[in-house]
Amino acid sequence: MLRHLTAGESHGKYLAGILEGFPAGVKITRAYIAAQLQRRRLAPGRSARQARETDAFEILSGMDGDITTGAPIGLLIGNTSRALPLPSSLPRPGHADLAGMLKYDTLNASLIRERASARETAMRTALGSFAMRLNQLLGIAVNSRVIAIGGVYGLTAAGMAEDLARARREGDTLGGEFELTMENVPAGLGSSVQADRRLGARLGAALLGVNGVKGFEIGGGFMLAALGGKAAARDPELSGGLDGGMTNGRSLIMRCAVKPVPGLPGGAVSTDLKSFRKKLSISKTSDTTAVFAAAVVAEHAASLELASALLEKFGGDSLKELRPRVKEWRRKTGRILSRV
Ligand code: EPS
Repeated sequence: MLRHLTAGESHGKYLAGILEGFPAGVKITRAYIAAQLQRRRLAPGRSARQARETDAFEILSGMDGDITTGAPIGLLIGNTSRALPLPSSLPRPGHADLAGMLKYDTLNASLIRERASARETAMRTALGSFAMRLNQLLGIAVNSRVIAIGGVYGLTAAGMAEDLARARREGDTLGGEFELTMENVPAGLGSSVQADRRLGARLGAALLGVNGVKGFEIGGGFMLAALGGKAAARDPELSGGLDGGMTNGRSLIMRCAVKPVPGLPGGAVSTDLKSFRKKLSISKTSDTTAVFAAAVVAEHAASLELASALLEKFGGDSLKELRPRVKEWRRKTGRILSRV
């Protein structure tokens, strides 16, 4: 089993992370991890904060040079911005603030905001880069692309950049959709025998756990609900690579909907929980869109889940043990799949 945990606040000294159950003998360079972090940090639509953060990280344990040892991997990412937001009893509408203030019994929204912030996804990406690398070494390619921004599909990168610039000028933010693919995934990962072992459910939980994600679909997704059984049967791609909670040997295809960032530079009306007066909650540091960064985080969150499913199926404490098992399984299932 592969498990991970993160700790740390948006403006704390560090984000911390532990990845446990990761096999020994996987070569992963600091440059590889840094490149994944950079893809997230420099994704289009980010706020000025990103220019200040370097996402410099330190590996505390679990590595011998560039090679994993099988021991828990401990990571730290330093924060450059450490000016804690002032205590505030004004929850930002659409953020975790109000629900978190009620839940954790505090009148200080900043305490909630600090941990709910998408800053945490830097650590999820760093931990996920290990899983991404393992999947890659087993021949699996994980990729994402933004397919819609502000409800508009089929835009070029320049077109999306234009829409983002317009939204920023108008003091607005945008949502969007991304597609995530996992290619060359061995058949038979996950299981149909228990609800919590269904890989679709596990990947869904991982992706719905990415900040701002409000919708998730596999393959034909919501569109499948409108098709007849005959029409659906004509296109096996519509399964999105999963049948009965198990991989079926085809590429996994998933899509997520990301909501527009709720923090608006022009402000949104909120209620101060001390005075119960209406006030304007103004956000100066919000991203214009989170969809590009969320797509990168999703690749890593999904990679952690897929690597976990691989380790459950094939076992092995080292890459040396794991790799021939996957190869043999691919040979065996490939002989059958090539004939059906
Ligand atoms: C975020 C708000 C902004 C973003 C932050 C996510 O930060 P803050 O208001 O705390 O300065 O820059 O994203 C990151 C710092 C990051 O590294 O992704 C939010 O409210 O989620």
